[in-house]
This record gives sequence, structure tokens and C-alpha cells, in this order.
Amino acid sequence: MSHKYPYVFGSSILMIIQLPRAAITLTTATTTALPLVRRLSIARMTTQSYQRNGNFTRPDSAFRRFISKDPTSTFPAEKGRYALYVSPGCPWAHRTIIVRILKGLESLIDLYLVQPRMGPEGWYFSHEGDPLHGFKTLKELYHLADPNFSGRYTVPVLWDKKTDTIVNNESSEIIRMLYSEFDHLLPDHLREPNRPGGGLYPEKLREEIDAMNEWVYNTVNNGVYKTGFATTQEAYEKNVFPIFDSLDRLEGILGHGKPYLLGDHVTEADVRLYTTIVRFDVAYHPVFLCNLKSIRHDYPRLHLWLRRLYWDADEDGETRGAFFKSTEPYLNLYGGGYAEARHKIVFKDAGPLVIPAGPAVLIEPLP
Ligand SMILES: N[C@@H](CCC(=O)N[C@@H](CS)C(=O)NCC(=O)O)C(=O)O
Repeated sequence: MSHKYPYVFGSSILMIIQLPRAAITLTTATTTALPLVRRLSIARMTTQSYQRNGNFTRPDSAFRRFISKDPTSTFPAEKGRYALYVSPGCPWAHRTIIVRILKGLESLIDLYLVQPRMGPEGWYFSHEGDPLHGFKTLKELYHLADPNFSGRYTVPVLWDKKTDTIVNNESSEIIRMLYSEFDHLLPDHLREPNRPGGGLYPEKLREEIDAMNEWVYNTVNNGVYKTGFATTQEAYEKNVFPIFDSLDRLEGILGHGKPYLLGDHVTEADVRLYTTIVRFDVAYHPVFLCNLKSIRHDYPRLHLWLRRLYWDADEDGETRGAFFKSTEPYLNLYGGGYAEARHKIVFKDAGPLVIPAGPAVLIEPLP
């Protein structure tokens, strides 16, 4: 299905998200200048496995430092100092791409894309290499930050150009830094307290958002992975049913008739749920065997909520077109990306890779 899985990922993506020119010109010079010991350590592969007795087990993210608005902190918020390395197909990285746009941080924080297809060494850059160092793989970036690193080389990565290291590689923490820590560099209307509803993680909703995050993460965001990457029938069945219990619960919550999960304004809860729901019918249902029901046929309220977020391309509106812009160019790649990931994790790349053709319509129009 070449239309679903083209081999021109790099160029099509680069047309859509512009890389800063100055960054692109920094290429291999810095790679060859690396000390020998660092270059040798790059050859090592991760030893961390995702599997335990048939169950998919996600390791904790390793880099957990924070950017702060405090100018005396180790990682103070500054224009042009930080970069996000992402794969737009990855739902965790997708969170950070959305929030970067929602908050209007495009000119303050760079965005660098890896190639959508993973290879034997994990994530690869396009032929120009990593915009900052000329690296071929994300693995090399991790080893620059920590020559002894032996975990998974995951996206997203929040990178500090000044000290040449990883600040954080946990999406749930990266998005929270973006909500507030750069506010002093933004126009008034984009600052957290001035946003409609008091921001993406307003004081009055924190308890409710945290509580929802907990079960949505376990049974929906990560639930689909535990289901799709299960290697025993038992592990599969343990995880597939709770997904649909939670989708039923979310459908009930949306009975309030408001456009967003927690009411009239977009919050973190919408961002975190969206990146899973927009992949559901096109990838998790056909590829990850999450097929008891589909969003479009069985969850009318979730389906409407999803389409409202997706089709809102108004750059002056509340979402600033963040959901549409960060999804539309890549929606046709999700199915193939997940088929390949499952082939790798479950079948260790053995046997043929077959990518489901459907659904014929990737996302339906608003009614
Ligand atoms: N906890 C991390 C998870 C990130 C993650 O698992 N990313 C996947 C892509 S969706 C990845 O980069 N995997 C590469 C690998 O495991 O080798 C977060 O939320 O930031």
C-alpha cells in the first residue's frame, strides 16, 4: 500500500515543519570532533527489553530535569536554547508537538524530526543528519548526553543546546514545562493565567486532571500498547477489555455536551487523550487488535470530540490549529508505523510484514 506507507517521509515532513536554517548547517564537523571514548560508546545497543512474561512493560524515562522560568536555575527558559526531537507518529512525542503550537512556542523552541521509520538502531535522522550534531541516529544523541546510557532511545527528547545534553525525555513532564515556564517570553494572551479557562492545567482543575490522567494512561494511552504488544493470549485479554471500559467511561463524561473533556476549554486532559483517540480507528483497532468497538461507529460523543479538535484549523482560535497541524500530514502513516512496530516487538521482525489497508476514510468530516 504505497499510498499509506511512502518512502518519501523525510522530504514530505521537512516541507511541513521548517527546521531553523542555522541549525541545519551544523553538520558532521561536531561528530568527528567527539572524543574517541564517546564515539566508541555510541556503538553499544540498549539492553532494556519491553517484554516480561508476555506482557509489554514500559520502562521509566531516564532524564527527568526541568526547564524553569527562574533565570538562576540550571536550565532557565531562553529563546532558541532548547530543541524538541520528535517522531510525529509517536503519540508521546505528539503531545509535545501539540503543546508547542498551543502555547505559541514555535519561535522559541526548535523542532527536529526523526525519520518516521525505525531501523536496526532505532530512530534515524534524514540524510542531512541531526541538525545540531550531524548524527545519524537518536542513539548517538543519547550517548552524547550520557555515554553510559543503556535504556531505550525514545522520543520525545528535550535537548539543551547550551550544555549539549538531554533535559528530559518524559512527555508528560515536558508538556508541563511548556505550559508555564516560557510565559515571560510570550505575548500576554498566550500566558497561562490569561488563556481561556485559566490555562491547560489550571489550579482549579488540577486534581481532576491528575485523577483522569491516571486511569486514562493505564487503560487507554498505554493500554493500547499493552494490548498490541502482548505476546500471550492471557496478556492480550487482560488489557483489551479495560480499554473499552475506559472508553465507555469517557463517552459518559462527554455527556455534559461541552466541546472539551473538562468543559468549555481545552486542557491537558484533551491533549493526552487526543493522541490515542486519533490513532484508534486507523491503527490500534486494525493493528493492535483493539477491535471490540471503533470510535467512529460506537462512540458518538468521543467521535464528535475528536473531530472538533482535529478539524479546528483556525490559527487564531483557542487550539491555534495545533491538533490539525500536528496530525493531518501524518495520519496516513500511523497504520504502517504501528504495523512495523508490532512486527518488530512481537515477531522480532520475523516473517512478512503486512499492513492493513483500511479504514478507507482516515478521519470523517464534522456532521
Ligand atoms: N515515557 C515516554 C515514552 C516514549 C516512547 O516510548 N517513545 C517511543 C515511540 S512512540 C520510542 O521512541 N521508542 C523507541 C524504542 O523504544 O526503541 C514518554 O512518554 O515520553
